[in-house]
Amino acid sequence: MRMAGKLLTAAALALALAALGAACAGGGDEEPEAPPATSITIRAVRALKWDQKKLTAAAGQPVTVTMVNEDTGVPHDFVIYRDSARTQVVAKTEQCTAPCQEQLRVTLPAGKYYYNCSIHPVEMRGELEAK
Ligand SMILES: [Cu+2]
Repeated sequence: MRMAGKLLTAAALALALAALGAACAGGGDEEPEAPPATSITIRAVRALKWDQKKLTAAAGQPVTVTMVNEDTGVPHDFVIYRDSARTQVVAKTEQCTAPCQEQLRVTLPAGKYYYNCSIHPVEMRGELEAK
């Protein structure tokens, strides 16, 4: 009965491996929330729109914002303000005419900020939270 013994062992091993695999694959820990980003990409899309109206950034550490302008032939920039009236500029990119991209680097204390494209301040605006 050596053969049967080997088969049993193989079956037990297969079961053990299957259980192990299930345990690994199961995981179960859903990512609670992505940590606030130190690298953000926002796109200017047709026509005169941002692809996101809310952004979240990591507070107290350098954050790179890349503005990708996909609004062909139209110039845009990306400006972050301290106040909702959008008068106190915190950081801004250069303007560029699509297709193009510009970057800014900024360190923001925790809080709420506001952004827009200063060329199209009414059409293209949003809010940024640093936390
Ligand atoms: Cu614009």
